[in-house]
Amino acid sequence: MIPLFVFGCGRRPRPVDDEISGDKILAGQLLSVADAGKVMYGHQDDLSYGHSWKVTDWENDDLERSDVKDVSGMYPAVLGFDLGGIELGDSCNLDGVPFGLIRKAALTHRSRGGVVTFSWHLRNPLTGGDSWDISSDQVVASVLEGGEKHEEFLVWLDRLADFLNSLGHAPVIFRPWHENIGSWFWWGGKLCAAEQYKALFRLTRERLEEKGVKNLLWCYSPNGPISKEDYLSRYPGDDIVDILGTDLYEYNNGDLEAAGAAYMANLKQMLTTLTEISKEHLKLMCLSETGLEGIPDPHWWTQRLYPAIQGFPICYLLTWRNAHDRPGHFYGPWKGFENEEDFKLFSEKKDIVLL
Ligand code: BMA
Repeated sequence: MIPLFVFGCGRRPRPVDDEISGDKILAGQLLSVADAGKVMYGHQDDLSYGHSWKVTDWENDDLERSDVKDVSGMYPAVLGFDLGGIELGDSCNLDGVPFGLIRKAALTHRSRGGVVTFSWHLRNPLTGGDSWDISSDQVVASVLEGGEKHEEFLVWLDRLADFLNSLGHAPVIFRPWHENIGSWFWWGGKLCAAEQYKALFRLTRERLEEKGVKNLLWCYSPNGPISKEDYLSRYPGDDIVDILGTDLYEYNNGDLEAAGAAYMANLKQMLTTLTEISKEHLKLMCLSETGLEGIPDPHWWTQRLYPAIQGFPICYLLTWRNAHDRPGHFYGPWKGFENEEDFKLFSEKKDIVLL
């Protein structure tokens, strides 16, 4: 094959995306961040809406608004979106974000040098319910080969593949079948056998690749905290997974002091476990979701999150969305909220990366 090169004025030729595939470029970017002892900060849905605003005319919007930027002057380094609804051919995801906007935001963010990650709260193919419909423990079995919903599920995967292919060369981190040790999603721990879960993950990757989807890094992200044994009990395999993640939140049950202390202890324990597994399996690692809903702790960023992640080689962490239509459902900073200054201090730490 004749290598393709881009020639700059007086510079050495550099390879274009066709030669080094996008997923490798993205892996290199993540690795260099972790190697430098830094952590990229990420926020779900950041360019599409914030605590009290949303993009309405996305085709004519330059997507320059961001709650994170309003507070810190910088965009988050990682931008998350959810693809729930793509499987049905819907025009908007389960939170009302148009897929056209998601595509535009992902490409815009990538062109700004950022990293994009997608989760997938898809519908329940057997019952017609949502991801949280756990009324049947036969759903995973039904979509695997030989199951009554297998063919329909392949169509769902193909719709997902079409969307991912529409991103062209832009690489993204894909994080399906998350929080799978708990039992709140239809693919959860008590809802299918470990081998069925692994087969589901494998089927997803293989089908997408058959459909030409190449530029993904695949993230496995069980809910934490859990033991190493539990983490690995449903691990789909080194050939299927590229990044080891975990979703771990702080839960405020009235005693903020105790909740904060428990969060820090849980996070440190989980990241210690993840570091061990990532060394053994030679994988990148991340804190795929975290946060404290409504952030009632005024020093959460600098005195809870920041000290708890110190010294762990996570390439990124992502806090969940700032819902524009549910005032208390936010996990990121926003202008006007009392812990603005605390987030600003967090964003200015030398090992925290924003754009
Ligand atoms: C959940 C909540 C839901 C949302 C879902 C997918 O954690 O934020 O409101 O629909 O994520 O984004």
